[in-house]
Amino acid sequence: MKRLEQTWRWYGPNDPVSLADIRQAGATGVVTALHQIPNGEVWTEAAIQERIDLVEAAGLTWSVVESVPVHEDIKRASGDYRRYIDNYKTCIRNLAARGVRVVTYNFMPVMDWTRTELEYKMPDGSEALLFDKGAFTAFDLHILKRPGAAADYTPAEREAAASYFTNMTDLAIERLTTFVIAGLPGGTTEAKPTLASFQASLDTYRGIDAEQLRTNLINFLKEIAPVAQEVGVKLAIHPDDPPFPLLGLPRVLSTAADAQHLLDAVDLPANGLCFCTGSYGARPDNDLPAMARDFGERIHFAHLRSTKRNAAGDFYEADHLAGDVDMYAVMKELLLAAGKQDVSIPLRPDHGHRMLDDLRKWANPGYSAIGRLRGLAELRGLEEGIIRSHSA
Ligand code: DNO
Repeated sequence: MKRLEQTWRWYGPNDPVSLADIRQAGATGVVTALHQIPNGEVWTEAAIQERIDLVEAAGLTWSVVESVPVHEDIKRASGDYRRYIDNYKTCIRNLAARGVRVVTYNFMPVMDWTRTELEYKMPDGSEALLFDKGAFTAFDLHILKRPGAAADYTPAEREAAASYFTNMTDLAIERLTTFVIAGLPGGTTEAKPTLASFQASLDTYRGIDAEQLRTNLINFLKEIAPVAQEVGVKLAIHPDDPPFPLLGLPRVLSTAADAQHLLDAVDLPANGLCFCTGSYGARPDNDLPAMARDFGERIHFAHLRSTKRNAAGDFYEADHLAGDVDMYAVMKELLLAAGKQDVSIPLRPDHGHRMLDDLRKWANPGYSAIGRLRGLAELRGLEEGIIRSHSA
């Protein structure tokens, strides 16, 4: 059986988890981005090469870009979007010229991934990331006070949010606000917003519903996928995280049907998915092993982690082999997909609990070393077991 390529996300030279750490974790590939370049601007070949040199000096390979961020003008198909699409094409060409051949991106308006608590205590003392719908609703209705927000919630949800808010201290309000509006480290380098500027960003999506956003995404892909195909780059779109609409913003990549629609709309092998089991897995109606099987030939990158949901739709990030995702079945399908593609599809242990020594250190939320080390080790063992028993 073909193995998967074990990779690890690195936020660049300022990441407290170093390239040497990554090598000791047993990854061979690095997932990184030129976060210092403003969204929408071209990544020059020289800047790309500089990053390659850093990674290779540590005995590793730059396998995946995560992300080349998509400018908001492209998502809205407004303003300078033609220029930004041209720049995106140039980035793809420049990456290909330097041998970096998988590009991750997302098409979530305004916010990348969103959580309401970054230090959710697990029974074993480690800390996980949490999305609590009640907290998020309290933010929307009582902190942001988004105009028209009440109509997006049921009376029961509004009541729960009101009582949640009543019990919040000033500090809790400040923390929740920072988590939501300043966002978590992803692809963006934009200035940190205030509540007012955040609301202004939301307002720029007035009149853009899911159908319109989907059209904008497909039009973008119709432009960039042929370029990627020509130069041998694989595009891997990251799903919505969490996989449902937030703050009245449209979401277009939350379900298997969404993914299928996108793959069919621009039917080129280069147009593929980042199969993030944690994001898709936060919805009970996404059957992850079936998705891995059905989309196998178009999965260009895998983020492996698991969430644990409750009936209300809250979820926390569980250990990689725990939670609601059947990781064994997903891994098996990914190995079969790698065989069909004849490619070692890159995987990375996505997020991890903050644990052991990391509880005393700062790291990007979700991206401390030891929790991911545990995740990668477990995933690697799972892969080994499947491969051995398959060929026994
Ligand atoms: C979070 C990440 C996301 C992801 C982007 C891809 O941990 O999975 O920030 O990198 O959405 O564009």
